Amino acid sequence: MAKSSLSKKRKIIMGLKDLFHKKNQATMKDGNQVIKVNVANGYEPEVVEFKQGTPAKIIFNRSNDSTCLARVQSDEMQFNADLPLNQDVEVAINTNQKGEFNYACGMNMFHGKVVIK
Ligand SMILES: [Cu+2]
Repeated sequence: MAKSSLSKKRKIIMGLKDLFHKKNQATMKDGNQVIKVNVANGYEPEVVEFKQGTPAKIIFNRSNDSTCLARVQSDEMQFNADLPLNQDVEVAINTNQKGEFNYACGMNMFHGKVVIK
């Protein structure tokens, strides 16, 4: 009895972890690893993960009308994009090298990270 309730709890915890994990991981679409990042009060999820060597894209969608978030940029990944309100904007991510790469809003107030593994 006690044993089965413990394993039930464990299963629930594992399920939650999977759910949380999936959020940061890419799905495959037309040969690209793709992750959608919602731009509302910062970047959600804040950290995204891609596998090295497979083409990758982040799809940003801004739902907050703050102009602060209307631009997303990264020196490390060499992108700079306008994010019109409520529109999907695809940004290609170079996955040649493993590592952690940062990006930020136009005023460098909000930050997100790309992890290449
Ligand atoms: Cu900003």
